[in-house]
Amino acid sequence: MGHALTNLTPFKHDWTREEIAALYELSFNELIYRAATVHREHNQPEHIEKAVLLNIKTGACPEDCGYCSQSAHYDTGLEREQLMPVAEVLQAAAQAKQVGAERFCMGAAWRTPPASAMPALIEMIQGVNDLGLETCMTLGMLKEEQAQQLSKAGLDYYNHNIDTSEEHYGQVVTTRNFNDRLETLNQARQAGLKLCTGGILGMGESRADRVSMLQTLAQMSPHPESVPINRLVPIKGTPLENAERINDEEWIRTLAVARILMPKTTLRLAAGRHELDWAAQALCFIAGANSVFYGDKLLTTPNVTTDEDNQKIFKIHAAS
Ligand code: SAM
Ligand code: DTB
Ligand code: SF4
Repeated sequence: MGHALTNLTPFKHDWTREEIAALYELSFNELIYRAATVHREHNQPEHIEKAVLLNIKTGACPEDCGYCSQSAHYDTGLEREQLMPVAEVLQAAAQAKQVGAERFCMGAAWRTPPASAMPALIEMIQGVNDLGLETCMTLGMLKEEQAQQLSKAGLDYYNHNIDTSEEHYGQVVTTRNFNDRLETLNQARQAGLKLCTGGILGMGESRADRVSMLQTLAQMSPHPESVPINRLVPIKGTPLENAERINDEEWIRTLAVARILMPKTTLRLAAGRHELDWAAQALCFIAGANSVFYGDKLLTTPNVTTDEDNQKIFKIHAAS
């Protein structure tokens, strides 16, 4: 699949924190209305992208991300697995294609991909592209050469979340810093990859941190092509296991503000969706979310089931 340049540049990139905070403080009605208006001006409101996730390498990660089931620093009871064979990945991708996925996102619990894995990763990208799916990978930090290799193989998107604000980052991860994240995003973009980058809500951050995180995303020029907004899926054994959950309203507000700041970005109502009822999800879509993770499993935790999504969100009735 090629790298058609997406034109996200004519939008505003110099939102101040005050302006962003003021959007958050609008009445709920007004905020949703404004976000929905921007959404309808720039996107097809009926379309919700289906992105299917597959964890291609599980656990034993040297990073200490306080939210993650796959960090070797915490005892989360997760069984470690080596890099999946290419054939198995392609089989999963073919299944995803069959159920209507548009994008296939492959995740690996690495700080950075080892050189020995590159040939297999390249085969995966080519195989998934050949199925007619968009390809996304999330493999940790990339050096210039690695980003170039992935791009050359035909990778469409690189996912690398900034996760939270620069100010709060050190409370969540200590084995790398916020700037390391921006550096990898920069390498990915330089190599011609589209960016998928967003964050996780409910990691003990304040509203000001959420404002700051959105400002960082909106400052990127062009805007990231994809922005996933996750709500923390609490993992037993991690430092954030008991973090206070943000309420549904704050998640919906965050999506709405993100839509106003980044009018054409594919905005994903990401992990944690299984805890939202139908009406709350509908509000997210009205406010401009236009993508979900589709499939029974996220990386290591359960998602909304495909059956439930087909009945409630996509209104597809299984053939009898
Ligand atoms: N190791 C790579 C990295 O960190 O970029 C790729 C895999 S990592 C699991 C991908 C992303 O999943 C993280 O950046 C984080 O935003 C998200 N994530 C991980 N655990 C999560 C959780 N418990 N709840 C919500 N999102 C989570
Ligand atoms: C993203 O923003 N969320 C996804 C994907 N990008 C890689 C991961 C969610 C993980 C949820 C917890 C788990 O299943 O381990
Ligand atoms: Fe490793 Fe990624 Fe999990 Fe952090 S989020 S521990 S880098 S797999």
